[in-house]
Amino acid sequence: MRRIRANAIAILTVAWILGTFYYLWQDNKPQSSSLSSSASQTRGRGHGQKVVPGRLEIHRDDRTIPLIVSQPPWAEQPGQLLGAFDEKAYLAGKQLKPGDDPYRDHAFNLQESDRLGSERAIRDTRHYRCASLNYDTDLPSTSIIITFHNEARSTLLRTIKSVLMRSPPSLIQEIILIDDFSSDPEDCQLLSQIPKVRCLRNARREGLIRSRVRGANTASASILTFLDSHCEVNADWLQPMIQRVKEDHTRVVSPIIDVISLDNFAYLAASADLRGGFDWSLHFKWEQIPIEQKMARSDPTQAIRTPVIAGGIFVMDKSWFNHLGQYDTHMDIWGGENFELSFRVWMCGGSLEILPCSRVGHVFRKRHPYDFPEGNALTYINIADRLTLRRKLNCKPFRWYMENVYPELRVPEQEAVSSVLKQGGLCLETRGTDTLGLAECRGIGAIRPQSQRWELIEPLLRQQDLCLAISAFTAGSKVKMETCNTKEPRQKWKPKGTALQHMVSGLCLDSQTPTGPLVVTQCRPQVASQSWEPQIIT
Ligand code: LR7
Ligand code: MN
Repeated sequence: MRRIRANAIAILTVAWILGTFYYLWQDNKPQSSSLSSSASQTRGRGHGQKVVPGRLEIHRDDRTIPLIVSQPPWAEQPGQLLGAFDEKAYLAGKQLKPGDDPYRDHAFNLQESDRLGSERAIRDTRHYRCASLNYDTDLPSTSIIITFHNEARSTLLRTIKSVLMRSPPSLIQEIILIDDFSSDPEDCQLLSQIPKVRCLRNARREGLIRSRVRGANTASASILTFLDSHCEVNADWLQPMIQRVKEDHTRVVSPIIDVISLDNFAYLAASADLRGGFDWSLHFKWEQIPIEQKMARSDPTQAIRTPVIAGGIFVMDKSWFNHLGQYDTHMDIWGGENFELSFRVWMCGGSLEILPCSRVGHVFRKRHPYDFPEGNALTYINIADRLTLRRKLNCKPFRWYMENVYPELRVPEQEAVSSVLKQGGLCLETRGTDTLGLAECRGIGAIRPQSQRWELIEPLLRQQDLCLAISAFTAGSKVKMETCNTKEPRQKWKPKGTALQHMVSGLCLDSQTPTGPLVVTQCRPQVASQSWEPQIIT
């Protein structure tokens, strides 16, 4: 009896083990029966790794690769990546005290982060087709630049270790840490015992913008890679970005930024159909790729053009970064530099892309865990040097950017603001529809007469339904009022210095005889009879 029971238990155990193996095998086996012709090609990634035949077609319903990345294929023992660095001592050196709020210092759950330790396996979130792409075997190496202010040791170390573990070693020239005056200098210093890691400490708090510039200036590789200090890079994250920059040094590229939960540190795949955008309050937002572009995308591994980048994680050629004027180093602490750089890249001859085959996780937070020593409002200072740079580089105007790079950006309706148009103390006024002239300004504020109120809504100069129009396209022609029509070329005006220029004829509004009638004449700079000063009626 006892023997029968023992046998039954043994059989059940074997069945259970076999069942488990079968289940795991199912999960990994190719789900499509047709193997692509490229299935046996070698991946060109410099370390001669062979692709397992059939591996390429592995996918799940969400079309990502269920492969879990943990062991670096090039490191025989993971320990050797860190050299003399004692990671246990480093992490143990700073620990959450019992009873302390785990969110207090970093605005994420420090307890969870510490529990994960210095490395972990994460899901490969790329589209399965990414794994079959080839990259040049002679890609140039890069300097990784990570600035931080009071980052948690566990997140910082995981960032560095993920880079060392998931990048071909030949591509990592160095990892430059810029300690932006954190309270404990050892956070950074100790890490410089890791091979390739260098540590620079600011003598005072500079903010991320000047810190990155400092890092870039000491970088020895020809390509710069910027990372936030709480990231985990995913499989083959670097090759696609370096490849694109190698092919065209004016490209500035970024990965898809996956989400690391600030509560439980789960690694979550971000959507691959997003690009960077903004609204007029200059808040960065992820937005859907415009539908026409989406329809035109037959290949999910293709680069996505983006009007702006999130700012923290990108790869850029070092000489291109320098040529474009690096960053505006008058910008303090945090924020805005991603817009400033994005506009400059586009307007001055480069482009911005998101590469779907490159994935990097980032801990998104809800608040800043650090202070802004001088407040976080932007004080506007002298930008003369940046304007000179813009002229020197022959950059296109912002209007070009709006029309060509970000035509989807909705420009808010220009509000109708009423103004008087002054010339030498007199006001431009209408007398009926046919005659215009200068007259004494009458009334103030709300009681200005209708005949002296103008709405300047480019290209129209309006008074209710009537608009200022030229009667003919020749110098000396009278101007008059007629029913507004934005398509009518005779009604189109634009400011030119203090003058008002008719857009099509190029002539300027002129009050040759102060009592009227008004005409258009050849524009002459600084001529009193062509000078109009709008003054908003409040
Ligand atoms: O004074 C400071 N000194 C620093 O070195 C303040 C911050 N920092 C460091 C900080 O430790 C971190 O490594 O700068 C980095 C960015 O600061 P975070 O992580 O507090 O800010 P964030 O993740 O909200 O930042 C996003 O927007 C910033 C605007 O200035 C920067 O461009 C960040 O790099 C950017 N991060 C990303 O793009 C990652 C994806 C997030 C999104 C969207
Ligand atoms: Mn960040």
